[in-house]
Amino acid sequence: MQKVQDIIKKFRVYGDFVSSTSFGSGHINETFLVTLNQAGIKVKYILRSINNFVFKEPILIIENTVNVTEYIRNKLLFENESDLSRKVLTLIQSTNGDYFFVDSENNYWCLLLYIEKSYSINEVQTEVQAFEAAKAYARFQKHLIDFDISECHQTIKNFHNLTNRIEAYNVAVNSDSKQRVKSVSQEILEIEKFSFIQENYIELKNKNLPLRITHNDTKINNVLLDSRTNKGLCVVDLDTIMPGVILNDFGDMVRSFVCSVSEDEKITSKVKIRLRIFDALVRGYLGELKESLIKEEILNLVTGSEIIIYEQALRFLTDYLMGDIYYKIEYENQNLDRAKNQLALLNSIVEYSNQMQSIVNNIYNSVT
Ligand code: GN1
Ligand code: MG
Repeated sequence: MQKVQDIIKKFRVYGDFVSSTSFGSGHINETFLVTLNQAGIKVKYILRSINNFVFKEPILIIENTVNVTEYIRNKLLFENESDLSRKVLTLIQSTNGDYFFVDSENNYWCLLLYIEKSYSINEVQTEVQAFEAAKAYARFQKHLIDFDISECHQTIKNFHNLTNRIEAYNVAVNSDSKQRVKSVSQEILEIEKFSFIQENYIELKNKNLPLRITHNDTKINNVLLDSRTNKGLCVVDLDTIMPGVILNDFGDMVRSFVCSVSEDEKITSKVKIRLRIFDALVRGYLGELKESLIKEEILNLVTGSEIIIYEQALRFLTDYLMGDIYYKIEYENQNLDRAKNQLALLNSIVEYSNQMQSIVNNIYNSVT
């Protein structure tokens, strides 16, 4: 990989390189926080290289990001909002006038403005945080509700196709290429126990819910909060924007908001749903988006959440069985621990699904 100092020169920014550090907690792409000295002021940027093992056509991601951010910026302008470069991501052009640079090893790089006076969190601690973050994701989707779907690329095929995810998992179990199957017998039983989720998925698929522009990685740490107001400020990590059903984004929010610990927590007894946080999430989300969705979407939000959490458990377990080729890990069994964590969360969600459904129904009937 070429040096960050050299890469940064390929973009239309002024000043001298001061420093760069690894940034964020993404599992796939490399992200750096780069500081430049511009006429005596230190200015920060976010530099990202796109993982081309995961994203086969990086250019499509860049096109999606440019189009979507421009669309949102115009909506914000129309709403007479100010401070736009803190409310939507801004990509910087390379010296060729593209919004990316390709290095000698065929890695694609993008440069973005760093958003000052903002922060992200890895776990939700308060109902206000859940409400504000959900509202920010809802607003993001509301701004894109009339975006032409045919203009949005499918950057990873079958990303949320549960049938495909199950197939990949079965291949990993049957081939057992790393001889890890014997150590996951308990988890295999758990995956079988939840096979009813696949039936729900097929049933939902047959309903042909509307395709919308979805973010596909609505984790709590992908929404920046404003340091002054603590309100949702900007949705980030736009690599996985694709056409999809809204349930996927709602499900990923539930996955990462409702539990007091992250997907990396090893002590699974700590992994359980907090209904009051779920309530705040639904209020924040539907308060902003209810009018833009159809009833069938809203009434299936809980089922959609179970599907996404099941999918994520399958993905982590599959990657563990395949020898950790997809998600970055910091220690040997991390993907197995993540799979156990997601299965614990799924157990808790399934246990409380009736209460969750009542919360959605009540809010659906009351939010104006
Ligand atoms: C990956 O790299 P990151 O953390 O933004 C993954 C998501 C998963 C997530 C689990 C392209 O996102 O789908 O939900 O890890 N992204 C891709 O934390 O596979
Ligand atoms: Mg992501």
